[in-house]
Amino acid sequence: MSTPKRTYHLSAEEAAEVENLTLRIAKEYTGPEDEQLLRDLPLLATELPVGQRRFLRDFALEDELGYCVVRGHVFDDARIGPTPQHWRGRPTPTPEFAEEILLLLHGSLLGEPFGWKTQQDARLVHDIFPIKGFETEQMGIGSTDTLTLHTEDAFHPWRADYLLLECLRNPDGIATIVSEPDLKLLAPEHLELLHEPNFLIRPDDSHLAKHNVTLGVDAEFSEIDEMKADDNRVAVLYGSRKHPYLRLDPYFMETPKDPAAAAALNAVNELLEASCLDVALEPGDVLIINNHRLAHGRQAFQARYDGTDRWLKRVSITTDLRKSHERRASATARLI
Ligand SMILES: O=C(O)CCC(=O)C(=O)O
Ligand SMILES: [Fe+2]
Repeated sequence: MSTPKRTYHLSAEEAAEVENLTLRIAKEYTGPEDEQLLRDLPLLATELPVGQRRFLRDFALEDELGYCVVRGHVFDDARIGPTPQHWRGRPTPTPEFAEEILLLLHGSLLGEPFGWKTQQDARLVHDIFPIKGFETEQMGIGSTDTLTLHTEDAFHPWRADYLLLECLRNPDGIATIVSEPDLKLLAPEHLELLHEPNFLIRPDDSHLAKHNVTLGVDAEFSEIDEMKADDNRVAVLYGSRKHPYLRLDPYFMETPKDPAAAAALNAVNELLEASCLDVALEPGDVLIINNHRLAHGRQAFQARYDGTDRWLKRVSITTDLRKSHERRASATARLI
């Protein structure tokens, strides 16, 4: 088997082709939550360059790497306008609808996009930029504190299989932190304990009612509150013993009372920290995170708040929409 590839760099011709494609699609649909767009995504994605599609398919099927990058997309920076002050109150569609489509097209090669009723007012495609007053928060909208390593929505059984981040702007080269630990380096007794349900992972703050418009979503926020208080212990490692998957969010985890389990958690956290790399996304990059293998975070930075701030788009992808059917409004609804 060949070595898995980390980066796909679009040629100038491919980049122009993809830009034309997304601009065309943006004229045909009303916004990223257009039901018909979501139905059509896999059909539209067949118009992406074959090399790009093959690269993503290899990444998904080989299930070896924690992340990969598709680099070299182009778009008109003037069209998308200044980095907004807040994700609330934006027009539909936004001036960057074509870029949201680009992210969704990538996602549709990996699975189905979904969102949370309890996050960013239930929007499907999220904005990640610094927001005034939230500098020290452990959320995408924070800035001055390092966003500590985490699995996306680690607390939730229906968390994403893939998390996609697309860079629109990053003038200071602020890095996303990635950590893909070689779990074989852990001691056998630690591995054993990490594979058992010894660990409590609490919901992160982005799911709190205070950060969302809560109208009609009371039941979901109550459930998040329950998850903040219950005693539902889970394993940090799962799947194949040879090449386990990983699920954790140390900032929102409790230290287990059992000293042996606490030592095991400490060992995996130290390994994660020792395995960190910086990936500074450039405009036109799409970072694809395998949320079963990679822990990610973000370096601390000083926000500018002048319309030129770092700006990413984010979407969660599931390979199995069916598993959350009971909690979605219909088979085709995207919100959990
Ligand atoms: O800003 C980043 O690079 C990553 C933020 C993050 O963890 C997320 O959006 O899930
Ligand atoms: Fe994250």
